[in-house]
Amino acid sequence: MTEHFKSTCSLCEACCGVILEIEKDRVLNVIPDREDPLSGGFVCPKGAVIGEVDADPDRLRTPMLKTNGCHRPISWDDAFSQIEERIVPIQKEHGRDAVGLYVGNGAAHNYNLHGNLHHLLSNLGSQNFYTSGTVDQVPRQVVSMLMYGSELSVPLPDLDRCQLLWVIGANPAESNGSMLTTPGFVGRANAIRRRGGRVIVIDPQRTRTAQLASEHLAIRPSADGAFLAAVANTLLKQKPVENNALRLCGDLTFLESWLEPFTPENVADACRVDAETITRLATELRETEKAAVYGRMGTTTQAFSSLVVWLMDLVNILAGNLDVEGGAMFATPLFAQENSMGDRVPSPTAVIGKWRSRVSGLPEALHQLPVACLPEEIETPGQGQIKALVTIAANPVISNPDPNRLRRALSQLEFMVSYDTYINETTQYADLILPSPSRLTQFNYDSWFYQFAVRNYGRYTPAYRAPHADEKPDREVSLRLAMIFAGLGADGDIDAFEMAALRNEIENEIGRPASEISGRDVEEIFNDLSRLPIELRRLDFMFRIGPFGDGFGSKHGIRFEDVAAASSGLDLGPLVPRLPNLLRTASGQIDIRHEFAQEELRRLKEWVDKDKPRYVLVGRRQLRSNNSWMHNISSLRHATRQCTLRMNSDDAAQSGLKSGDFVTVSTEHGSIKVRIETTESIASGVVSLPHGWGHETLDGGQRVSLQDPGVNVNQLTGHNRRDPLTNTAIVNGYAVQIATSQCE
Ligand SMILES: Nc1nc2c(c(=O)[nH]1)N[C@H]1C(S)=C(S)[C@@H](COP(=O)(O)OP(=O)(O)OC[C@H]3O[C@@H](n4cnc5c(=O)[nH]c(N)nc54)[C@H](O)[C@@H]3O)O[C@H]1N2
Ligand SMILES: Nc1nc2c(c(=O)[nH]1)N[C@H]1C(S)=C(S)[C@@H](COP(=O)(O)OP(=O)(O)OC[C@H]3O[C@@H](n4cnc5c(=O)[nH]c(N)nc54)[C@H](O)[C@@H]3O)O[C@H]1N2
Ligand code: SF4
Ligand SMILES: [Mo]
Repeated sequence: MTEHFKSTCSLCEACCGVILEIEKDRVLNVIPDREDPLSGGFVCPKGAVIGEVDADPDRLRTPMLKTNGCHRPISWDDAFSQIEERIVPIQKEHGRDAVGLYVGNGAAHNYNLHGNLHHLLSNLGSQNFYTSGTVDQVPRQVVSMLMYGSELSVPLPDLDRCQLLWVIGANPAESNGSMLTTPGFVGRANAIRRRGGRVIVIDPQRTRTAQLASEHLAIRPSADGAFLAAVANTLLKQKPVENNALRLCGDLTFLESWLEPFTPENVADACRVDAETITRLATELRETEKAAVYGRMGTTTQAFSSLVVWLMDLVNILAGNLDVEGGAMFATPLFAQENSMGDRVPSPTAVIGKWRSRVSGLPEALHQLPVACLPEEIETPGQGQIKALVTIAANPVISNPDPNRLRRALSQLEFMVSYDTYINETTQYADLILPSPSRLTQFNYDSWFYQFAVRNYGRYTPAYRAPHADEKPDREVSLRLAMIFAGLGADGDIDAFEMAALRNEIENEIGRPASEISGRDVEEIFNDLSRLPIELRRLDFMFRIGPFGDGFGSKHGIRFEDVAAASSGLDLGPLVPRLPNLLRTASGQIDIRHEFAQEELRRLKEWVDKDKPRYVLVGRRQLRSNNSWMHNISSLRHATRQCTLRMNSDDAAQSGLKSGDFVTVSTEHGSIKVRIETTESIASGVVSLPHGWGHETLDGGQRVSLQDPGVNVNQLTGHNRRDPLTNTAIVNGYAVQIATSQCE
């Protein structure tokens, strides 16, 4: 019998509502859920193959132990015993920091992983915590922390109401949006134009997003800082638009001298955008009532990442667009967020450098060390050296700079556990791999991504079926790992463990004067939550202390049941202004003045005046790919998903090159041979490669991926190029040399 089951795709940040057609536990078909108030019936080609991902014969189904160099299935009980036997002695002998944890992108899409991460972290007690965020969005979040007092206060364009949208270094038509949960971006962007508005794309590539824009500026890579500084300077001279956000910034006269070197005329050549265009666009941004500047990977993994983010927010403020309808707004997620729980109290955690890495002394940011530290922390002997590593839903061997060094480092670990749905280029180094179960077996709630959604919205997806005997729910695996880290053994009572932690959280919340439930009785709250199965209680707690919650009866509002009952998603309306209540800075204001920005503006000035390299490399997302995975799904193979080096047609012709020829691309870090694809859609002097490829080192495990391995772009990148403030890797705007290559 065929059943129809409402679910959420969760393969990317768009979180599209889907209806799965299921027969005998197999997903036969994926139907877009037209009743979903956010996605409204949109799905992309990846969402269409949820069934193939679930049924992939290469997906791991049992724990795998490496013996004599080969991974072989073992039982869950044996797997947990192994972990305990290996990890605990390392902790005892070498200390807590000797066990490292790396969490990758896959975890953010799975509530049962990221919703339990706090247990893992607090019980591991190691400074060696890493995530892919430092090859990704960390500059965005650190700047939010500095300016607004919370890393989660990320402005996003109010897409459905804006009349002017700038997209800088992002390609949501292909990526489906990032730090911007917006299913069906193309439809939403076309609607801006239909209502008489404009979309401006600022990107060295004429991407799919640029193709639908009203205007495309093929900016030089890394020049966004100069461009935005000139825009900010122009806006400053035109007089900033008076509004709530501007008033919360206090005195901004210091900006005059900071921005003075960056006139449109002075930066035009370096940006490859003429001065009149810069002035015209700045003026348009100021004069359009509903306008927003948005940026993504091309802004946070480039030469001036944190500065560029700071400038984007500054431009939004000066043009009168921050926190206004149709402008750059902050979401109000259903799930409680530090910036939405009660009154404005400065966040004690809003600093970076709470600790420093052992070897290079790099500062922590957002409770994690930059990935640049990982190989050296494994390789360098001494107290605190990483001897054991746990990776979760990650593939740093592909996604981090300098993969060969990381490979060497991983092979010298005393013990490595990976938690992943596949044997990939990283997990193949693990002594033990633990699989996640089929997504059909567990509930999901994309609490991470709804923090950046274009509407205040949440969609709860229940489990479709119970796990089979050999499938362990992610909740159980996460809690067992946490208990092992805590020294409580692999077979302890996970329910009691989780409830003790929840009780602690309730106590803390009750103790916060600003909380909705300040001073209430712990038992009363705890008992109220007990009406639900254990695994749902924290979700309920977070909804109820959140901005729409019922505060456990203290006001009219939602509880878990209300979210669950809205089977196509609960829509609580468009974004609403949140200033000043969102602020968690010590000053209670928006803090614009930061030394890092002044220093970076000085460095930027030098960059503007410097000679520019002949070729620079940028990245590109591919619609039918998902970072380093989903390459094993054969129906996603496609002409547009080739791992080719895109090169400007004129540049290629000048070197006597044509599509299909091989070239060698080199940097100081390495060189790769790759086929080129010539195109008019990329600026002269810029070449692009997608990331996530380079499966030739896979030792089996993914049969389809191996047929079409591509090359790993990160063989060209190194850990020495980082954003100075956050130490986030720079993977865009690398100077490269290109030489013709004879053969494959
Ligand atoms: N289909 C698909 N979707 C995905 C992913 C995927 O792999 N495939 N990955 C997901 C993940 S983890 C993320 S983080 C998001 C990323 O989502 P996006 O950031 O929207 O996607 P990218 O293609 O990385 O876009 C970066 C753009 O920046 C441009 N760029 C590079 N350097 C510069 C520069 O210096 N200045 C300017 N102005 N532009 C520059 C590049 O040309 C590119 O077009 O996508 C997510 N969605
Ligand atoms: N040069 C260059 N490098 C980059 C980028 C770039 O643009 N250019 N982009 C960077 C960015 S933005 C990111 S986010 C990273 C991504 O890189 P990583 O964070 O290392 O992760 P992915 O490549 O997305 O691989 C995710 C893994 O999680 C597994 N997985 C998926 N779902 C689940 C699940 O439910 N449970 C478990 N246990 N495992 C699961 C998948 O099978 C896959 O092996 O790469 C970064 N690296
Ligand atoms: S856009 Fe993302 S969430 Fe939506 S169907 Fe595609 S992969 Fe799934
Ligand atoms: Mo990412």
